[in-house]
Amino acid sequence: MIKVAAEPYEFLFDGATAALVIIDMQRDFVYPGGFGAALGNDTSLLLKAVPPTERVLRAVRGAGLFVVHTREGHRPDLADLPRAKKLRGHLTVGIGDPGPMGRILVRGEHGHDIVDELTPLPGEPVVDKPGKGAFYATDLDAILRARGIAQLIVCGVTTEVCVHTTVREANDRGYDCLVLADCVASYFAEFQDVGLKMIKAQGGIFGWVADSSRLIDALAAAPQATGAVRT
Ligand code: C5J
Repeated sequence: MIKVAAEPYEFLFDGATAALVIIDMQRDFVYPGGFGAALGNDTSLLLKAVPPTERVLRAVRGAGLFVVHTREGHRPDLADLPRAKKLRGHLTVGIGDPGPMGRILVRGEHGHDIVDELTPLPGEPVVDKPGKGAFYATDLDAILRARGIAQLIVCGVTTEVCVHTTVREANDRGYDCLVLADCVASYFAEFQDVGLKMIKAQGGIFGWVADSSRLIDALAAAPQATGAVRT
């Protein structure tokens, strides 16, 4: 078992049955000049999570753990876009409209895809999700169960929206989730803070929280994490 110093207590996992899940690290949310920025958000708060996530991705790939990426978005014909989601916020430029990086949150568009720093490798499933939770209307659960995955290490954006929704969904499905505090991010500093507190409260009601360095240290101390080390 690999031991990570975490809160509210040590997180133990087996590299063969744990996966790294990177939530919605998409250009439109993270990069300056995208949809998130067009909504008036400070994207630098999200961009800050990319370098630690890159380091985690490198360490996890090196240890041979399974990696899954998710993207929030919709079909080009928007047939899977609920009316309520399209109308919410009374946005002048919203989902499906032309945006600075292509049609906003539409699959196949430049802004919808994952940031360059975290490009998925062949063999790392990319799960396209129409909602906030990565389990809703996707095959994520089937993908994880087919590999015998029981524990998730979670990075991504935004902390209080898609990360939280996914962790709550995972928790109800019986997965243990370790959320890496510096690899998740919110446009709102107070939501980042309270979002992390909510996960680890009440004995870890939704899961565990640790800084990425704790995970990287733990993997370094157990180099043969899965026996499937990639070069
Ligand atoms: C949002 C997400 N915030 N990935 N999406 O709309 O958190």
